[in-house]
Amino acid sequence: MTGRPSTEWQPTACILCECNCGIEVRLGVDGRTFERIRGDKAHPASRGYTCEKALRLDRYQNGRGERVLRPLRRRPDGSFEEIDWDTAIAEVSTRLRAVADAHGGGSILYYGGGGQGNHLGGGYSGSMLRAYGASYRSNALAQEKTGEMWVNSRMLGTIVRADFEHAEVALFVGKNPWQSHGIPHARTTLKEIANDPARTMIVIDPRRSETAELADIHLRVRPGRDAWLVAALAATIVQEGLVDEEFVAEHTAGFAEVEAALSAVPVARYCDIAGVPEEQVRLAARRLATASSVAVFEDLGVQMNRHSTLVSYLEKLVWLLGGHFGREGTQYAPSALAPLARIDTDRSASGGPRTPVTGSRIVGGLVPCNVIPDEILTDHPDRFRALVVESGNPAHSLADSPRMREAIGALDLVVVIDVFMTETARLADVVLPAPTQFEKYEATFFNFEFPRNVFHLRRPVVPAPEGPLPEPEIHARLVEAAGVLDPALLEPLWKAAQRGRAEFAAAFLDTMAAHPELGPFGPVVLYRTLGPSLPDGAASAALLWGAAHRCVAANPDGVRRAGFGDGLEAGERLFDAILDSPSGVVFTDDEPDESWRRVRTGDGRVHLALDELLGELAALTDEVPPGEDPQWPFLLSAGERRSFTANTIFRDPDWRRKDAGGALRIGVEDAARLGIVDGSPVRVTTARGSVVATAEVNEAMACGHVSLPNGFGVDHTDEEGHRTVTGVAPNELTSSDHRDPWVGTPWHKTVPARVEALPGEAPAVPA
Ligand SMILES: Nc1nc2c(c(=O)[nH]1)N[C@H]1C(S)=C(S)[C@@H](COP(=O)(O)OP(=O)(O)OC[C@H]3O[C@@H](n4cnc5c(=O)[nH]c(N)nc54)[C@H](O)[C@@H]3O)O[C@H]1N2
Ligand SMILES: Nc1nc2c(c(=O)[nH]1)N[C@H]1C(S)=C(S)[C@@H](COP(=O)(O)OP(=O)(O)OC[C@H]3O[C@@H](n4cnc5c(=O)[nH]c(N)nc54)[C@H](O)[C@@H]3O)O[C@H]1N2
Ligand code: SF4
Ligand SMILES: [Mo]
Repeated sequence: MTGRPSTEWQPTACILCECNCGIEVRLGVDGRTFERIRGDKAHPASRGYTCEKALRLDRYQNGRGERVLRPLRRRPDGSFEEIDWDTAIAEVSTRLRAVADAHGGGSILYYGGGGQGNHLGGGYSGSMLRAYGASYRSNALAQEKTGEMWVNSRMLGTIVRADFEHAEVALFVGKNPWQSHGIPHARTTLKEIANDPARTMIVIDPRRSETAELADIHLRVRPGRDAWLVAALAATIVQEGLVDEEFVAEHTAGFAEVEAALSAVPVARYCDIAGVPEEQVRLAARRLATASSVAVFEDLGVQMNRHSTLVSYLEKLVWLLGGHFGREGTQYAPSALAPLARIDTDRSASGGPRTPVTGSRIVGGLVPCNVIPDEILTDHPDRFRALVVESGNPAHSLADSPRMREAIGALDLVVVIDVFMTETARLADVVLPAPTQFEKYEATFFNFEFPRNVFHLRRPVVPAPEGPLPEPEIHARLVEAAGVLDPALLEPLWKAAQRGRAEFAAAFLDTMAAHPELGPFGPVVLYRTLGPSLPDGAASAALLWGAAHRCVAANPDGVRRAGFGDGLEAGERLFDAILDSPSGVVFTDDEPDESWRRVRTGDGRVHLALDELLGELAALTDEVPPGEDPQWPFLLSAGERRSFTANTIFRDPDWRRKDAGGALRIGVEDAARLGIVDGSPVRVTTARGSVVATAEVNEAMACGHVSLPNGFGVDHTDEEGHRTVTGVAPNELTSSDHRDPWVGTPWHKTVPARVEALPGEAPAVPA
């Protein structure tokens, strides 16, 4: 961005959760400070809504996080030196090539590619990886969503979201949308459901969360025992004859097997194990099966927990047996401008790719986060030797930080692309600095609205400092350094783009057809040829041109209804609308039954029977449920979303208006028994580690359950230039082998733990 920074209201979006609410920012006279922030009423999805966190975004842009402004290279003594970009790109390219030449491209792992607010740069990473023969990827989805993705791809062949705005019954399973959002205008929607006597909110959570407070039915499951509870819910629907038989006959396959398995579930005993009164479970099951519409959201409370994949499966059975798919107020399959993750086409349990060392299942193209250390800390010839991290902080956010640090330390090459000096960047060989998300064009592919789906290309609101380069430029330079692009092929495309989009489109299609070897580098080719012709320095948006055309091909009716016409012209119009809509644009407008057309199972039916998960269901009957080990009297939820947590996006603790130190929450009875009062220093010990925290006696906590917030334990530089860490990094306490047997997702919500009161004062926390 050039020229004087604007002091007008400028549209952009919040980068703190997947909702990406539209906001407007007004800079102070210094042209830098986010003096005021408000919801953007022109944003087609959020329509002016925000939560309190968005108003603190100045602390991301201008906070005390240690910003990296020049590429850094590690010296032999371990310290970093600044280098120029040419040196940095040459160094990374040469070393990646050396690793690939010696051990194959499969020895390079790419982690990240985007956080809660930024996926545009990561869209170019595929080109960079292919240039070095690399193919393995991982990111945060592979420690939360891959179980659900595996189940969805096999049952429905599509991702699924739910329409809470219109649902008669809302079910939240291990999800606290009051704090974590994840659905549009979460708090408004929750209040509307709570205030309407004809609608019902059901929450499954051991904690009386803010959402549970609003619920009509709070199924207060014992921590880690959701499998028994959700099995009892699904079984009640079958055993009480509440199945929507018409839906099942018309739309599904495999019901007989599921019916047999669920008929065998001892509902009363499973309710007892789950710690929830049987009558309450039956009431909830009846409501879920007979309501006109049910919307369901499962999240980390079960996805980062025991039996997570089984629970995802049983949760889907609950709404499928009630017939709640493809109608208003139920589950739907959204369109996509660019898909967030691959939908697996090999739907067999045994099929699909595996990791090179441990042979773990790769779901959605992602290596399970929890197996990464095992894929490195071995003498296996196919182990990972190089790691490229972009917009992620795996040394902090993945399970078992001590082991992750050891694994990262054992690699031949670690490259980190980030804005800040993070826990992971500090372990890197080369750090490549990027502008913040408000200094460049950005977008996310968290586009899940239905029927009117929304995409938002954000423009920069503040000028970037000299030094950092946007991620698309970094990837393009690395691709060029690999020598895989022939400039003589690109030059005519660049010239065609200068003459106009129609000429460019024809030239691009011809060139790509004549030179299939360019195919893998499509995004970078677009960036270098179409990119410079885009208005207002929007080169990073170039890949959206291809995405717009693919979106039209995949959803012609929805795109037409959104007003863009048909065919090639629709793709061009959609792309122009994206560039011209600084507050976001509706890109598809679907008919309600479009969801059925997105079901990709071969026969168009929902496949109800997943044999190996039915096997796990059967085995529950003999299993000893968690939470009864006298050595570990507590189950710790390591990483709870609170009003002032936002992963590790903010490094400056000043952004928090409350819970500055990130307290350990403990129930009233447990606290009394252990002599703990509010503010007591406590020691929390797990099999992996031991930390000191400050206690908060909290009435919402169940007996035997304690929780620590997520996003703490990161550092910033204080006024004197010292690094200060605030709060506990939850993964100092978690183990990477504590994971789901199918997809490797971690069991962070029920880490066996001990809690002791410590004598003396509470550790100092910033005010
Ligand atoms: N404020 C805030 N919002 C965020 C984020 C943030 O950092 N801060 N991060 C975003 C991200 S990346 C994500 S993935 C989402 C996650 O959003 P959520 O999954 O909603 O967040 P959590 O608080 O981690 O977990 C949800 C609930 O699970 C409950 N729980 C704990 N143990 C169990 C159990 O054994 N069974 C059941 N059923 N529930 C249990 C907890 O009490 C908690 O209320 O939030 C997003 N939104
Ligand atoms: N124990 C435990 N662990 C957890 C969780 C938990 O509940 N408990 N939650 C997990 C979940 S659900 C998630 S999603 C993960 C999140 O963990 P990560 O995937 O590691 O993501 P973030 O913490 O969001 O960190 C994103 C990084 O991106 C950087 N960044 C910000 N803007 C930009 C940019 O424009 N460009 C670049 N290149 N970098 C940028 C930030 O500085 C930061 O280093 O944590 C997981 N870890
Ligand atoms: S953190 Fe709040 S304001 Fe930001 S996107 Fe999420 S719900 Fe919207
Ligand atoms: Mo997440």
